[in-house]
Amino acid sequence: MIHIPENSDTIAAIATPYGSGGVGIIKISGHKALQIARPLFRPKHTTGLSGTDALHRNTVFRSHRLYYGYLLDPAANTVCDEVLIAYMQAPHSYTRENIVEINSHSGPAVLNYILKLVLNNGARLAEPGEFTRRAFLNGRIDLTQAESVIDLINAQNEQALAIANEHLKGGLRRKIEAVKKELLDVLSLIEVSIDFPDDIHAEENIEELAAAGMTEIITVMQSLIRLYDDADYLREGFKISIIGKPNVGKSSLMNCLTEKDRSIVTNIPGTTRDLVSETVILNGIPIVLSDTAGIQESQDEVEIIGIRKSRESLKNADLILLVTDTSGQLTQDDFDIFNEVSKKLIILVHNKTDIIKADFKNMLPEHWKTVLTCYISAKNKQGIDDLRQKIVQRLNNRANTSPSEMYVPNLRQKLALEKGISPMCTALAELKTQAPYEIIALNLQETLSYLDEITGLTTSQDVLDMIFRNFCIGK
Ligand SMILES: Nc1nc2c(ncn2[C@@H]2O[C@H](COP(=O)(O)OP(=O)(O)OP(=O)(O)O)[C@@H](O)[C@H]2O)c(=O)[nH]1
Ligand SMILES: [Mg+2]
Repeated sequence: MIHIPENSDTIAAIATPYGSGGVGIIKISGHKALQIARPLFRPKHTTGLSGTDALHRNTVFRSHRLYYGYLLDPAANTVCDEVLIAYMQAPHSYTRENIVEINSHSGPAVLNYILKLVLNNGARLAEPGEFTRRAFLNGRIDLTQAESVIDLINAQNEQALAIANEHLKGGLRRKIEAVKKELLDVLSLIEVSIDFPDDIHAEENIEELAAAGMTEIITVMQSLIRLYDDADYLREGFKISIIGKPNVGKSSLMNCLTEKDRSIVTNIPGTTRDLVSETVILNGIPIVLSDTAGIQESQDEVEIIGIRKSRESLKNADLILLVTDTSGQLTQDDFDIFNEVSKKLIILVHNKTDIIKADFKNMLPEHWKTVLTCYISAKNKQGIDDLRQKIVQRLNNRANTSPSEMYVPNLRQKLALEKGISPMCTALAELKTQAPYEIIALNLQETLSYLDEITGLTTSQDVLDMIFRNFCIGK
């Protein structure tokens, strides 16, 4: 567990990813940051290499400027690298402490060498997330913003990125603070009634006002929880299942959409036995595509297991691509599969249009014609872009997170909201049964403490440890 005392030590770490690259950064944070970095740096327009050289020992670093020069190993009297150094004076920095960033060339050897020199000069190696943790402990950001840093780093798609950015700007914090303000208003109403019952005028209906406030708070908290559930696709991706009879071209379609040779394609019906899944991003929307075993009556033990998996995949799917083969007749198996999924979101994908049977369209039952439909040839990769657009169109309603709905909480925050709603509902019920105001106030305070847990005002050390453990070193 990290505990930062008043006069905390100075920490350092490599802030850029491990490996070779153009630029690598070593970050130093703490009151000794400049003291540690200064003897290792010689500005371009000075002579002499030694760390005690009077010229560079006295280099004046102005905050938020870049200095160009050389990084020295004073003991070996050698130059390690050509660098740019930035100094950010407290409190105008990421951690609100003095920060020095050394921009060097990037490679494991050079970065580790510079880090070693920095540590030798008195810095301590930072723990995972310690820079962000200091930013939080020093009050520059709240916990929702700190958590958004890791969400930003982990964001796999544009929408997750947009939400993380909104949180980083304090969007969720402001939302929670607004709920908290409303709660404090209700609480003060109740507490005034406890402390000064005689001052309450008869025409002021405390219970009505408090009930209205509580109902409003519960509604907002519930809507935040719902956003978490709705944004499930951002964490796991939309689940799309490709289903149909054997041999209609499901695996061929899977390979078209993933642009990979992901599924085995043969002309033998029953080729795909296991669920084959792959993540793709369509218009910034993350999607987990599953190719399934063709569904038909079967006596084959392995095929039966495969078909069972296909059906399980159907149950969890957000969207179904029902594939048919336009080169032959639609059969009872096609109709049965359609009926099985007709209540779900589906797109009918009529495949093999390169060899389409002349009267195929006449065979379509009337009720199939009202369903979103796409004609493709997976073999010739025709109609695939049109299908992609239709998929996006189908998913867009759920995926379209407008700016007012960017306050998607993470799991920890959602659980705190759920725990916070419970005493609030109790308080509302108690208000109606005319329970003593003291008891109602206690329940409101419990809700308040869960709201404070979200922003980090009352979050336990264990929870903080758990949050920052997920960070990388150097962030
Ligand atoms: N002419 C033509 N043949 C296709 C097309 N799509 C797939 N095929 C052929 O149809 C056969 C079956 O294709 P698959 O993609 O394996 O079909 P599947 O639905 O995954 O089959 P199972 O896994 O056995 O259920 C293969 O011989 C493919 O080359 C198409 O658009 N046109
Ligand atoms: Mg297949």
